Amino acid sequence: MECLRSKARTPLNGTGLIGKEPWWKAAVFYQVYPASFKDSSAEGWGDIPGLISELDYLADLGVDCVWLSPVFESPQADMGYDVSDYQAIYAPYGTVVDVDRLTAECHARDMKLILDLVVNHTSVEHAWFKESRSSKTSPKRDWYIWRPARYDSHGRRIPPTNWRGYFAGPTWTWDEDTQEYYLHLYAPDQPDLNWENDECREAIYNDTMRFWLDRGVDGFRIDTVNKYSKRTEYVDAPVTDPQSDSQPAPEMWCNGPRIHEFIREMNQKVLAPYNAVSVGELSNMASPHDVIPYVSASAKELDMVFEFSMIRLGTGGGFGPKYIYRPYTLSTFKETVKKFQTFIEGTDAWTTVFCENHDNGRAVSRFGDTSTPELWRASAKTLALWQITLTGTLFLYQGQEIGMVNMPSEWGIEEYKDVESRNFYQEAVDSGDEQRVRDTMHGLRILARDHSRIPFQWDGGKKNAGFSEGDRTWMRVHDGFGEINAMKQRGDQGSVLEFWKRALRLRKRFKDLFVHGRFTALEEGDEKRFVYLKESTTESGGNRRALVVMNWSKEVQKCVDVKKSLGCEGADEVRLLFSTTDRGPKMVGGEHEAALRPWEGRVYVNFEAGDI
Ligand code: TEU
Repeated sequence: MECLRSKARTPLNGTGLIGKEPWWKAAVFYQVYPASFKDSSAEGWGDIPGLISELDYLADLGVDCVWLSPVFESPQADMGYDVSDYQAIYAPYGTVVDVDRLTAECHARDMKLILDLVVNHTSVEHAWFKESRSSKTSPKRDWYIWRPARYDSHGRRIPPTNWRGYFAGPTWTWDEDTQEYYLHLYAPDQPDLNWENDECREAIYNDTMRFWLDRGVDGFRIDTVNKYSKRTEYVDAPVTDPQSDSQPAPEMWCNGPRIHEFIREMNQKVLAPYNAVSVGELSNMASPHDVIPYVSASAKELDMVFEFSMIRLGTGGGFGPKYIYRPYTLSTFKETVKKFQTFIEGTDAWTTVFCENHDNGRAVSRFGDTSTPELWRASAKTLALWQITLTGTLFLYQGQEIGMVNMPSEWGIEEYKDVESRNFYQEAVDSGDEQRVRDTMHGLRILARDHSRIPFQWDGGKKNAGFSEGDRTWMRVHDGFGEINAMKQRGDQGSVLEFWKRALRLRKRFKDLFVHGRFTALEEGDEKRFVYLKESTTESGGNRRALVVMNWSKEVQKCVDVKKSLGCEGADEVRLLFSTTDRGPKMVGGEHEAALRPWEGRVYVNFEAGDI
């Protein structure tokens, strides 16, 4: 093992830095949802050999690190986020040897690989849980969270607390054999591990983390990272949803009393010794300032986190009304972006940039405009321009680079396979309220996790969009794959894909501005235009500034006063660095065309950039 480790890992110094900054700050991460990326076996389910066959595509796009969503042994109650064996691979994905090959093939292309670490809970099928549930005196009983029943005034058995889980229903399930409830923040198939138990934590570090780091993977995306420490009083949450028996209770199990101790320990014992990169999923944060302790370099906890304020816009909150769509304004959207761009200023913390993942609808369908092919293309590019000009580490989700869109709105609930979608829909049906059913379906059409999980659209001329040669695919292929697919866009300089490639190169070339620069929001109250300034703060960056101007609407908008916004004396000092339109806006006597076309985005700079 020792030898594998030293061969596979890049030698870094103690803090994980290459030169002045760690490699992962300017890196482009790309999330692969393996069931839907590429199927090599005609089973209709993506697999690791399929992913390996497309690594050149990812390298060509400009990806530096692949994040692979869970491929471990699992009954798939929650698409592998319910792991029954951390050291085995779910057979339809391949084998441990395939993962080794994937690691080697990534490294051969100068890319890194991170795995998804799901250790807030296991599957009910995991040997640890089976042992834990076998008897009250099992040595592993305390590895999960067991509590006795309560009884109401009629002597009826009720759960230990009134908490509502993520996937609707209570967070507790009764175990007949041992006559106690176990806790699960997600599905009953996903019992929560008890991080308070020292042996349990050691087993997590060893059996789930070191096992894969020893095989050469470069780190982890860490699922639900702020939910390991619960408040151990196990008391009821205040009743905020009187219609329901179970209540939202994130304050009871999120950011609990020992959370920083646990993450620091994980860092000290595993992440740091291996120089492993970490990006944790951080939900339910009240303020960006609460994020800092998790990602401050000196705190030695996590390198990065995903904070969800922006990606949650439009949902009706995390719990009961999540899929009751709540419209919001562009200024609210911009305010959220600003918060999570600027909160790291003056600190040693770091931030991330993303607008898609496997738990959300497609960005172009949610934030852009898919009403015509022209607006789809323009808005997909402007969303790309927005992402590549933001400060922090950039994460792309599979298919985002070709502007994949939500499932067609005509598709019915039967095409939604996700446990969360199905449970919320069923809950609405069970309420007997038809309006709620219609509203939930409307919300699901925009926000459901299913949209990002349909098969990748590789090729418009091939069966199943080139995803699989099988007769069936595990989720239905989008009807519009003939229009939106990678093959059609490859080499077409006007396409979304080729735009992303150029944009990613540009981001890296001017990383002082885009990856590291200071963000200042402009025109904040404007409901049509999204405008901000990025300034280089490095010495070598001098006085370099970039002005990002985007038309976030389908109508023509006036451009801002570029010269003034960039702080330039003369118009001749202003350069158009980049634009979403094929040839860029016209130059008229040194002045730029004032009108911004629908969903047009431009980046102006105050320096001579040379050829780009
Ligand atoms: O998600 C954690 C989570 O709580 C949410 O952010 C998630 O978006 C979900 O929709 C809850 O409403 C992680 C995984 O990303 C997700 O796919 C899993 O279902 C979940 O953990 C449980 O492991």
